[in-house]
Amino acid sequence: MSEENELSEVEHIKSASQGLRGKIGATVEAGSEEFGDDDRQLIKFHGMYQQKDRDRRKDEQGDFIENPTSFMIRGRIPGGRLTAKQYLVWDELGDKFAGGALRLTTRQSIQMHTIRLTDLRPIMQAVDKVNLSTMGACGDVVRNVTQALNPWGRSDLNQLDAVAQLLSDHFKYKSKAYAEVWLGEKQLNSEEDEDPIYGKTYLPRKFKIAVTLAGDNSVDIYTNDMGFAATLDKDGKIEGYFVFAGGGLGMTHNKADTYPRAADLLGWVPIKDLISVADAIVTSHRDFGDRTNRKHARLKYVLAEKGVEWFRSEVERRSNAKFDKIKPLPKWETPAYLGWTLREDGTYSLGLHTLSGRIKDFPEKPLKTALKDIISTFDLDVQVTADQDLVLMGIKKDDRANVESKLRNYNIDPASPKPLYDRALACPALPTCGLALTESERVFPQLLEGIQKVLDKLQLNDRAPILRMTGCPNGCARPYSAEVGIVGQQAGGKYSLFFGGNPEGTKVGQYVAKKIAFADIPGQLEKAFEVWKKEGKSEERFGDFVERYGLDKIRELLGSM
Ligand code: SRM
Ligand code: SF4
Repeated sequence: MSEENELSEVEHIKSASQGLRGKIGATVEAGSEEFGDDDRQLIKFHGMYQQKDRDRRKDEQGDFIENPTSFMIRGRIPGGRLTAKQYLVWDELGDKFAGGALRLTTRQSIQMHTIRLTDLRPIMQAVDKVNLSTMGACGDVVRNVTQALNPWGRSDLNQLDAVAQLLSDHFKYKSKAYAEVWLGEKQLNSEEDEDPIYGKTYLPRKFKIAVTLAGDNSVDIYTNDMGFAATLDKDGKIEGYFVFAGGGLGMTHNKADTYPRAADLLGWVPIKDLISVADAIVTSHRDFGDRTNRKHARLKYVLAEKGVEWFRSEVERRSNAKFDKIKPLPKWETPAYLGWTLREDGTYSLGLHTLSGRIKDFPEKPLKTALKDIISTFDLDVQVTADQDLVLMGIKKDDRANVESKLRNYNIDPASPKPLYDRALACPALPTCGLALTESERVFPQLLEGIQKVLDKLQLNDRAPILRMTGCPNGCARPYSAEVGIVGQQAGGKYSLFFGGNPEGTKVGQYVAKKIAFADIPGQLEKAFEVWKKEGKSEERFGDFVERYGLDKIRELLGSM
């Protein structure tokens, strides 16, 4: 085998791991502070990352000191749905072990940071007690399955609960390593849990699934490796699915062979084919994904390089299903969920905006305490959204005023400040993310303020673009499917700008400017917004305008490529 065809190191680590065990158990038993190199890869499959706080600190002599190792843990929470009891367990764990903070993620999950190794086991056990897990929340497996929001408690959308749960359970890996290490179950012979779907080396890379109703794109379906958009029969029951494959966002600056990609529609299949088609797509990734280069290992590259026609035939061959390629796909929308919504059962939902999904007690604004109080007092189910927000569900009519007055007493306005903020996302980046090139979440309020001023000046508030920011090109806050993507490019605070996504989330954008200093971003956007204001049609959204106007002309205007 030539050197460039050699398997990547992670492939060897998985293969030698004895069902994802490695030496994880021994390290936990020894009460160590960190895992060794190989196990650092394996713990991802258990739902955690080993991290360092990247803010540099000095000791009393003024010398830089090495920051201690800590862990980020991520939940497996299909569809982001949690009962009050389940939410309150995360809330309590956040206080006990994670510095009083939780973070809602862009895949409807919850993360906690700055955890010590010795605290991992009690966390896993507490999460397990309420029938949740962190198993497979990271690693080369099917991750948290996302699902359309249902603040209305609509029965058609409720059917997706079972679909997301089924897919999540079906693709949960079978190794008992997680139960043994974290939950204290009896040690098995690792040969006993050879995985029927994943085999010994799992997938070449992470795999993401979204589930929705056709026409409702609250999950950003085109950014997923695989997506199912259900259609309903005349009684409102699911009759089948439009199936999507090959979406994904990660890329590397200046490497043209890495790129964000919107998923392709393979066609429609009847409800009975759900699992066989899902298996066929996942196993096609397992068998054809590139295991030599992790930057080229996602399913999207298989579709891009072998072609959609080839991939569709391969899935049909493996599943024995036949795609209907003619059935028309309804137009996509992204329904609004913020604020009060009447539910089918007569109760209400409250969609609560949170900036970057960070839930903690901010100075003057004790958000975490407020949520704990309201969710426990009124015993509310919640749904985490793919836009890092929280929907509180099942509020009785008579309790509405009480919820509002509690929020007021905590100084919390449930609405976002302006339309720009409604769907704006930022990834965590520094100080926890080991891959961050620049700041993101921590500078996001300042950035939004600057851009808001531009929108106010140009009177474009009612058409504020969907704007997302990340601290590197991996795309965790989905900048490429936004109308404006701001992507960390270079240490020292240089960002690239991406335009071309649309409000319905059916496309991915492209570079329009590179190496822009943080302070210059609002000014650069102002140039583009001015042309939009002058030359855009009435009501035309920014994403649609730039497509019609032409990205080359925008590049020329910004002059930074
Ligand atoms: Fe992500 C890696 C955070 C959604 C693409 N992502 C990371 C890591 C674990 C950094 C690392 O590998 O060391 C980040 C942890 C930072 C921290 O300190 O918390 C991280 N990703 C996140 C979250 C928390 C961002 C957020 O603002 O909420 C999201 C957690 C979702 C979840 O609950 O599972 C998150 N990541 C995404 C998404 C969006 C999505 O899935 O809808 C993407 C783009 C879609 C995609 O996968 O293509 C995404 N994350 C990546 C990539 C690029 C993968 C690639 O194909 O190249 C990496 C880097 C990697 O895997 O090597 C990455
Ligand atoms: Fe980290 Fe980059 Fe993901 Fe942001 S986009 S969380 S910087 S990997």
